[in-house]
Amino acid sequence: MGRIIIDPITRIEGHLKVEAVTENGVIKEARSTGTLFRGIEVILQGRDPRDAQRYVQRICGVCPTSHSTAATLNLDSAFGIADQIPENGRLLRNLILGAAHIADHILHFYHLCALDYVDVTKVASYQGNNSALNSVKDFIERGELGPFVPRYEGDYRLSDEANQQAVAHYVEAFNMRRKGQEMLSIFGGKMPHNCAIMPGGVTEVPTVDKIASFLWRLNELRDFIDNVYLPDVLAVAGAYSDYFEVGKGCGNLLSFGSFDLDVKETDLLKRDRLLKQGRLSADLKLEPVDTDKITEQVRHSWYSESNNGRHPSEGQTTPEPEKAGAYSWIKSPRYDGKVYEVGPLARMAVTYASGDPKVKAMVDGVLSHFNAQPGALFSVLGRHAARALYTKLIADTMPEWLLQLKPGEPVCADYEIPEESTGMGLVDAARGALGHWIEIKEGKIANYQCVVPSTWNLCPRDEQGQPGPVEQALEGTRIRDESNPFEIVRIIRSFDPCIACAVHLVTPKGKDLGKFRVC
Ligand code: NFE
Ligand code: MG
Repeated sequence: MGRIIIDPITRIEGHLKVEAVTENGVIKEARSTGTLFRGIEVILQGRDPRDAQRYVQRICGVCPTSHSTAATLNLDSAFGIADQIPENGRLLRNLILGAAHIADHILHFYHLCALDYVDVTKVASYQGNNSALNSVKDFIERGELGPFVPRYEGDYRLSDEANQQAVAHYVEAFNMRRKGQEMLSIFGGKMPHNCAIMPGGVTEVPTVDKIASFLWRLNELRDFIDNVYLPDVLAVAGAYSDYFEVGKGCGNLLSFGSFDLDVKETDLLKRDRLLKQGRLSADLKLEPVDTDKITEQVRHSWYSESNNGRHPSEGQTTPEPEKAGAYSWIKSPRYDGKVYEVGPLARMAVTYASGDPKVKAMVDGVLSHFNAQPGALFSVLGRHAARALYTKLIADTMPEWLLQLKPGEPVCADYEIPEESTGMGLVDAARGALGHWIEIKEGKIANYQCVVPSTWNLCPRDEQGQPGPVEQALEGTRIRDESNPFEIVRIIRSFDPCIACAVHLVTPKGKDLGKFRVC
């Protein structure tokens, strides 16, 4: 029996600890612990409902745009105006959210994840004129290696040339992220925390100048996605193809869909969206989503048992940091009592299963490139490939939306704030299915609950003892060297965790965190 504790897991967003018990080098039991309390839901109580869009964005610096979208869809439904959003408003919301997702996925692959597969230190021997590589080499020579080390030493397999090229792309990707954020800011006002997405539509108006300024950045990003990002993901997948067999997870996938193609349908689960809504299991049979079947369990989370098993519309956030048997600030969302993974893999697989020809061609292309079956998608590499293909899909669709904008036409519908109402906002955030629920009483927020993608993926066990998706993905994994468990961080990072989003102060006072290791 061995015990591996990694705390904190670096190169993710937020504060995550993972503990794994091994037997004969294989993980028998894994525990995922969110070590941070959030509490935005508590802060929102008693406020003007329109504050929700502003406040929820402060949950996270990475995905505020997704939270503003979910909050706004939530308010649209509570205000009874979901089907009144003008076309310009719908299109601009899609363009702002799409820009955020492109920047976010490029960030994830290059700056959070690639270093598990690419050895930056090899650049020390570089002899050439590439300025990006020479600046990295300067850092290495000065011994300034953060954020590249400390690290677990991976089994780096790329050739020296491919490795150097990947490091040059790591540097170029900073520029690309900036372009994505600029694009977002053209219509969103600023990043982080856009101020344009609002109930009824958006506050920003399209002009020919803004459309042109957005489009040239988008064209550069599309070029980067096609000629750098996708080839790099394929190169990593080629060199590490055994990771199509590693990190399978729970086998159930859930998507709320994203990017409204019209707003006539007020039920967001039936609305025509670019990425489709649905659930899938390993047999890839598409099933509908019924949000009545979603509950959040807290048996192993530091919340009062009175919060347990509630539907999010009646959810409560009552911290209980000394609770016996609990080991995380993350709650455990369940669908019909079952564990579900969310994220780019889920939404691409659901859209694939819905028969979408574009997505089918993209996914089949990658599967045949690796001579793989759809089952291989349930893996570390399946998640990276799905994220890259999704990035391409939205970037390739955005020019159509841009060209449909009509300068001079309305961007926002009028509304009144009801005294009493309820609402629900569902969207696939970059990291997966995101749901916001609101209850309004006397014109103020009586209750607000967010069930967030990383809550689904990084949750602890539930009352039946079923481990969460990341826990399941870790269990059964062979660890070659328990003092250097790089397999664990590769699996965890494939989910792109965001613990700031997932949790609801700090580690409870006096709790022994055991061994610390920075990886
Ligand atoms: Ni903070 Fe988030 C996204 C949301 S949580 S990153 O995307 O919602 O996983
Ligand atoms: Mg919550």
